[in-house]
Amino acid sequence: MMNTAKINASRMSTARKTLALGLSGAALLLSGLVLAGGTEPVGMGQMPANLKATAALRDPAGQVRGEASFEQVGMGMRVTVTASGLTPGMHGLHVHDLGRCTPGVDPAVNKVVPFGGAGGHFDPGGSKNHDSPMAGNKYGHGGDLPMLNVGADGTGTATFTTDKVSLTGKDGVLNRSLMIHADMDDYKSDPSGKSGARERCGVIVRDNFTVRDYPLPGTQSFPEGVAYDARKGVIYTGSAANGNIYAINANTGATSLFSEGGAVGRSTALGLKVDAQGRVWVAGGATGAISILSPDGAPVATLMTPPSPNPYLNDLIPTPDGSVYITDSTRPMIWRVRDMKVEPWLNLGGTPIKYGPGINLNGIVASPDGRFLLSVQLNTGELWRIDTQSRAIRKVMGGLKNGDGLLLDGQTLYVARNADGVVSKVGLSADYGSGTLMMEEPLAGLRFPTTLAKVGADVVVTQGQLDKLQGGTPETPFKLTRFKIF
Ligand SMILES: [Cu+2]
Repeated sequence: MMNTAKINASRMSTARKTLALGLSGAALLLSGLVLAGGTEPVGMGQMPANLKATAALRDPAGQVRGEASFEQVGMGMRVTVTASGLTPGMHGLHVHDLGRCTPGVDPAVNKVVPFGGAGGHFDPGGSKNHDSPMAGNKYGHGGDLPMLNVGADGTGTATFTTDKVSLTGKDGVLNRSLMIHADMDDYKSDPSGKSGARERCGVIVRDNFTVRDYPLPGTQSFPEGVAYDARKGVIYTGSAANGNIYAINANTGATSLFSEGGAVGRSTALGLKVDAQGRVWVAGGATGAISILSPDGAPVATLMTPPSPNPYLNDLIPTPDGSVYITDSTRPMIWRVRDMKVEPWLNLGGTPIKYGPGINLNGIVASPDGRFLLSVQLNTGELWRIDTQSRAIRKVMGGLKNGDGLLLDGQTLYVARNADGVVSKVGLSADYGSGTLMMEEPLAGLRFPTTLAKVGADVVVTQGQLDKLQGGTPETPFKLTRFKIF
């Protein structure tokens, strides 16, 4: 490790893995490692300015004895770590999955240990394997970083640039933890390279960025939809796992159960919207139902779409004429409710919107006059404009894969891109017919953001964690997170 090497293992023009590291003055540069995880192209989106983060590294007694800084530099992330009070020699250094430096179970030893709350190594490629910092994320944890070399005085410094992890996107480390272990990392033994006890831990927090969380009760909240009623100052969110709808006071954060899930059509709650009368509309996913609740939470109606196979009512939008339009992610149909009756409004067969496997049309919004609907197709990343008068369909743009919920604010469209962990900002033309990707915001380390709503000059985003719905351990409490609009 004390010499300089350059290895080019690339056989693919698309390879972009690079890792450059300097440990105690030595430098090692590697390039051409094949990217593991299938990262989405960044496209024309810009990184937010000054995307930097810091972690204060504490010992198990809670004293700060080190720090780390993170800065996005081109396609890589520069990491600088210093820590003191450690034994001389090499120490394992990793990004752990969860943003918690509390005691908890360490899977490597299966008992409660200091900093066990940080969970295992961050594994965005789903490798389920510990490996070296040079391995692609498909083969080893993205969080497996170069070791910290501690000198005779007990102080260690490491500086390196890596693109195994990032500050944005699915490899994003914001709101996860940086960990220094007691022993050296063998770069191979699962799950943690036999690197021993957890000696320093810090949560990786974005610099100069204000966040407000609204924690939700229970361990199964999986919030999917969000809507804001400005007249009441109430944020509504619903559980994809059990259909509970919560009402959150946007000022105080006080949360109450607005409507308990479980009734017919309400075993799940996906897209949510508030209409002009303050009623809450809920898309019922695979139940094929649309539920309407009064402003005090009482059931008004449950409307069933026809019992054809595999319904998936995902999102809905009221328009000024009293209609409500509903997307179906599996059946190529846009449904409409008028006078409390649901009807098949637009059959998408033979139109430019081609349904394929997976989730198709998802989030839906409308222009303020109700003339145009905009809906994103999650599996293709296409954004569509649908004219409610002529029913003509026009492709606005592509490049929005994993696009889930939408927020339309004037001519700006915000797209929550769940598996990418970002919110994309799109500028739209006056007729909503074309769009440009302006920015991809990681905000503060969103966990599978499904949708967002505007609250005053802020946005509130669900951290749905729906990737953990069928297995895995979600971070609790579940939460919505509020940020200044960008
Ligand atoms: Cu570790």
